[in-house]
Amino acid sequence: MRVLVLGGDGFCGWPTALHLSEAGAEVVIVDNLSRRNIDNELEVSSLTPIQPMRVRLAAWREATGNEIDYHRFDVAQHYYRLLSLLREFAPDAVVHFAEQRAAPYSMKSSWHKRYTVTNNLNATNNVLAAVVESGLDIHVVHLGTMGVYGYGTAGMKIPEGYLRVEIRTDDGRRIEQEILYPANPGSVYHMTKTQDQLAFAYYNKNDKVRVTDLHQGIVWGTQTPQTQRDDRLINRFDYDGDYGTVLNRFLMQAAVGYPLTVHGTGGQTRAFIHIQDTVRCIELAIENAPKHGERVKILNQMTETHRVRDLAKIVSDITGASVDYVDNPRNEDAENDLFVENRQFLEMGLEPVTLANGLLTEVTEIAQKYAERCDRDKIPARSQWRAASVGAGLPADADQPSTAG
Ligand code: NAD
Ligand code: USQ
Repeated sequence: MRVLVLGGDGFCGWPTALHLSEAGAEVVIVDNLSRRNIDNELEVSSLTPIQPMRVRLAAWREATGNEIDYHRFDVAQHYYRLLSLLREFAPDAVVHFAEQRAAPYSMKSSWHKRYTVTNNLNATNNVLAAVVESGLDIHVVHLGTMGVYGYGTAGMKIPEGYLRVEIRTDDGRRIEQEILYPANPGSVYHMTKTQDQLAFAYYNKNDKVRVTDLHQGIVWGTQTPQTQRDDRLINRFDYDGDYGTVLNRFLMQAAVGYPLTVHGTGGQTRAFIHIQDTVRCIELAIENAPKHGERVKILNQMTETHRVRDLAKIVSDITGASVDYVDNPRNEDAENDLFVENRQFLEMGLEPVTLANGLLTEVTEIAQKYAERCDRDKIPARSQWRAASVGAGLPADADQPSTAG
């Protein structure tokens, strides 16, 4: 099995590449290091000391004897490099992580909105167009988001991608159809993921590209068994107000003695998955590829839901941290319920890691170990959803939104 991992230097992509390599796949990584450049722009760095790509790959070779090849280029811009690589490597699957993934970052200014849209939509379209032009039978596995659905339901479980609807025609007949679940993005970043869905539906219909779209919840945790094998393999841990996600942030805040930053009432309910389940789900998705001619396979990649204020209480109970209810910088419902269908992965054999499995303590230990690397000034979330923040915090090459790389 040959797998091309686009975005393989990132938080989900790096442990996935190692997991697949250890499972016996021949893995090649593409990454333009835009995420590391964004850290430079934001003047922050991963709480964990992540190593340069060549050091990471050498450590993996020493630990396992396995080679992972790496190409540095921009998937959204360098179409012909992508196409040649597909032709040379002829992967069975391409796992596509290579997008700007932070909702707050995508809302910082008009530049950040344009960069996120340009990067994400071109990356996805390039992957699909290159798969078609290569003439190869490549399964595209994409990391999407639970946020494509919005976070509310009409009391039912959010289905896995498709909604059965009944339409009454003018002559009184009833027609049943399955349609893509109505898109309801909550940020420019989430909007790009809803548009990715249309690209998959189109290339699947027109060119019969086999696609699996994984609607993933918020990923928490840091390490997997593979990234733990050597300090040089350590995974990224984002904690800042733009890239840090809620549970990892709370655990880090507790570790450095910073009150937990609950936005608003903390009544927001979201879906979660541990990083060790992320890598396992991707392996399962590759093993269970859609058949030829099958429509886009959509799976909800999450294992549990939690309300933000409940998470704060759990972390506070474990660590003794205080909780600070701060003004919510985002434009989102203050309170919502969330029920999600995730039967497909469970039927494939996923055994979820949950908050109850003790890994909260493991993340706390990592956060404590690297606490001195934390810049407390970077903790508050300052990206305002509603502000006309045009020009705020512009990168130096602000005219061209085409790359952060
Ligand atoms: P990340 O930013 O850590 O990793 C993304 C990687 O892709 C980075 O290394 C970046 O340099 C690279 N990249 C971005 N644009 C690129 C381009 N044009 N060309 C080449 N490389 C490019 O993000 P992550 O947390 O690993 O997320 C990976 C994917 O999973 C994203 O698409 C995200 O939307 C999705 N996802 C993440 C989470 C989460 O909680 N982290 C949850 C749900 C879905
Ligand atoms: N929140 C707080 N305090 C904080 C940080 C966040 O209360 O310090 C709240 C936010 O206001 C929001 C919720 O926690 O209501 C989740 O925020 P988040 O930053 O943890 O996650 P989100 O912005 O939704 O994005 C993350 C990933 C994104 C992925 C998404 C999955 O960055 O790539 O697509 O989770 S989902 O949330 O299911 O759409």
